Amino acid sequence: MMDDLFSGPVATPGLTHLRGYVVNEAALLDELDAMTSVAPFRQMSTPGGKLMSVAMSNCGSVGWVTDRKGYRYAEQDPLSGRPWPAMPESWRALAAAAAAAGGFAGFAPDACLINRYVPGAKMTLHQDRDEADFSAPIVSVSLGLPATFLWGGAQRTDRATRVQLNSGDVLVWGGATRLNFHGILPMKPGHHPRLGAARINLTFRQAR
Ligand code: MD3
Ligand code: FE
Repeated sequence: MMDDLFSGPVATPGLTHLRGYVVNEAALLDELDAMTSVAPFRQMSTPGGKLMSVAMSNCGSVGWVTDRKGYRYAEQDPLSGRPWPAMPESWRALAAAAAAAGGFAGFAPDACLINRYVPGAKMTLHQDRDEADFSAPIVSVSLGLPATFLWGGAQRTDRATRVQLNSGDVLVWGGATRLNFHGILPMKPGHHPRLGAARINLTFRQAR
């Protein structure tokens, strides 16, 4: 961000928040329905054996998975043994356009992790470090119920800023902040006209 010439604090340096960036949420959610009828949402297990509160699926040539063996990107959906659904061209284009708007031209995601949160679900502070090349950014698209995003620093104990994410918002981050700790506070109850009591987050990644 362009804070270098100013002495005051900046709320979220290294993070571009594109509010209401998604213009056709209905079309995107139609594609999501088709996709999750092939690769349904499921709660995965951490390497420590705890079930995550967030339900997940993926599209793209690889998808992020976790089980007792660890975190990794896999070419097949472990539920079906089949490849993950293809990433729709419109999704790839949305992610590339958002990345360019955030200063990362040429973003070519090969993976999209799809997270589903219901009230009470959360994501504790973590780093995304299972990707091969940390010079590529990550783009996230929020849909449905609002959430409070925690934007931390390079250390787990660094003070985290809270960012409210609403349906249609897109976040782009990369470069120096690519490995920052981040998370989602426990979701509050609510109702979204299309998704009901749920939030969907798409994270586009260049995994390999
Ligand atoms: C990562 N998802 O899937 S995405 C995840 O809303 C994940 O479902 C959250 O964290 C979600 O791994 C947050 C947005 C995000 C924003 C800024 C970041 C992830 C970030 C900064 C550094 C690293
Ligand atoms: Fe993450």
